[in-house]
Amino acid sequence: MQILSEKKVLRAKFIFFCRFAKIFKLMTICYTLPQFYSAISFFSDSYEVGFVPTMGALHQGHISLVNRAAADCKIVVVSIFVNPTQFNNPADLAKYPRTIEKDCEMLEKAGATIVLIPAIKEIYPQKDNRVFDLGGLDSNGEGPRRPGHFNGVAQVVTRLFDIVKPTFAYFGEKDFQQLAIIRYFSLKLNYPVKIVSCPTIRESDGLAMSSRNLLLTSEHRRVAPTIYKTLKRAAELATAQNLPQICPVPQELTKWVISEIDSEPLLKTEYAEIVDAITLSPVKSWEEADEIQLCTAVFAGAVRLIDNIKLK
Ligand code: PAJ
Repeated sequence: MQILSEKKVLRAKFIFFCRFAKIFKLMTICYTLPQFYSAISFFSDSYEVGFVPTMGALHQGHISLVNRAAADCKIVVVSIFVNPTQFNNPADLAKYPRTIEKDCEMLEKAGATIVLIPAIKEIYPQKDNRVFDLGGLDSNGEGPRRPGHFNGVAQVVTRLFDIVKPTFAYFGEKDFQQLAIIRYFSLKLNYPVKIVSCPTIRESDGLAMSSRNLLLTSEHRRVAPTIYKTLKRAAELATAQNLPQICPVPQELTKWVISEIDSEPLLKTEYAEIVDAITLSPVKSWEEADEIQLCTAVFAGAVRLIDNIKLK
């Protein structure tokens, strides 16, 4: 007779559930790494794994990534982990919205196979002191305004890649600088993962979907679409035939964007930068780079919103 410890009974039940989940195509939720390793072992032998890392409070922007992963791969792993090391402001971390139950319902509908919701000690059993080479891609934009943020993103994303071992990983263009940085260190560190970029999903009034939108007051929510309206107008100007006459240098367009957004009293632009889309360095002329992006961060009251648009 075999007497199983309580832990072993739980593990046996979990493995039984994973078998059941695989047969009936149910989504498996894992809270610990041993659970995750058991669950993935049922699926991943012969299939490609698509991975969508998130911090939860999911919206259609996240779901578009899951849909894309489900179209590409039989196994879709989604992580929900509010990563403390990427928050340079403790108040921001404390008020980050958490809606786990609703998130799981949305993920099941979207076709996720496994959801990993680890506790902090699962991801960081010890303090993570790693400092990453980000190739200078953090020198502008969000980098100087959120010191340590991108190093924290690199810590958590590499840790999650080591756990999930995905074939493809999906990231949104909404976080343009984050996407560029993740591409950079994944390549540099030889991760055998293909980084797939996905377009920004917007509300019907143009506001980029973001978990932080939940924190906007109704007044700030009403004026927030001004950000994308202005970016769109800037992109129209940047592609106009007479660009050299109306706006000979990118800095003039930046100034216009800032004044236009700030003309709305409830909005305050923190920065607007026109950058080389590959190096993320600000460009001084329209000819300086083949691909050019306009990136901005704007305060709507206490909520900081970021957005970007392709100019060239
Ligand atoms: P989070 O803000 O939850 O975003 C998870 C993913 O969803 C990111 O790749 C982000 O770019 C994408 N995303 C967010 N809003 C989007 C939108 N409106 N349209 C398309 N994609 C959108 O970004 C993070 O979490 C974290 O930094 C993370 C990468 C998970 C590391 O902790």
